[in-house]
Amino acid sequence: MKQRLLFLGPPGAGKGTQAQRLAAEQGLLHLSTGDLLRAEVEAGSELGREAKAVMARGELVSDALVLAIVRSRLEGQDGGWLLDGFPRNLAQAEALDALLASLGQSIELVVLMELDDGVLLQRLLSRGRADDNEEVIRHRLEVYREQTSPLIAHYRGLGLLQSVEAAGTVEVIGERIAALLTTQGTDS
Ligand code: B4P
Repeated sequence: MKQRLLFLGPPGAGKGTQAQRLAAEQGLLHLSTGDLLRAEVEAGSELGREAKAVMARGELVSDALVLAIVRSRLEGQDGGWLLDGFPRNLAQAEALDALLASLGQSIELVVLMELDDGVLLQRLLSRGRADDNEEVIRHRLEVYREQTSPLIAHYRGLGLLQSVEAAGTVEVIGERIAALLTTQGTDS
């Protein structure tokens, strides 16, 4: 059973929803950089103050800041983990590779959640978080296309990527993802 996982996909694809379920079922550490940043904003920490305006615009928080958060959580973690929403660009992916090498760990599977823009927009508009208005969502989708989607080729090249159709009920999508944890092979 694969235990070191990374969830990739556009905003609103359901990464957080599925990551939370799977991590609870499998006893994995769930590390959502979005949730961790929102917690810092809520706490009013210096880091949170720095992140708040960037998140409200739908842009990416600085790599150094996000990396410091992830490093502090992964150090000393012997069991399985699920990274949700990180890495978000190639620089973060390279920093993650270096961090994992220093910890003697490696990614076993990257799950790419795929969904049409129209459905993404509807899901996020009905969620209504502070950064879920139409203009900001469209900008987040652009940021995803420009900065995050190059990770698809990166992880496919490493033979780690599997894609999942992210339309359907939470349960059905969860079953599609669970099936990948025990299968060999990747997308070509
Ligand atoms: P995130 O918190 O990662 O959020 P997201 O991509 O918008 O959503 P996700 O795909 O997890 O969807 P969810 O399950 O919530 O990022 C927010 C911001 O944080 C970024 O814009 C950025 O500023 C910052 N950030 C985060 N990580 C960063 C990093 N590494 N570097 C720099 N900046 C970073 O689902 C969405 C909605 O759909 C929910 O309402 C859910 O209930 C619903 N839903 C889920 N599955 C469904 C289904 N099957 N059917 C119907 N509805 C469904």
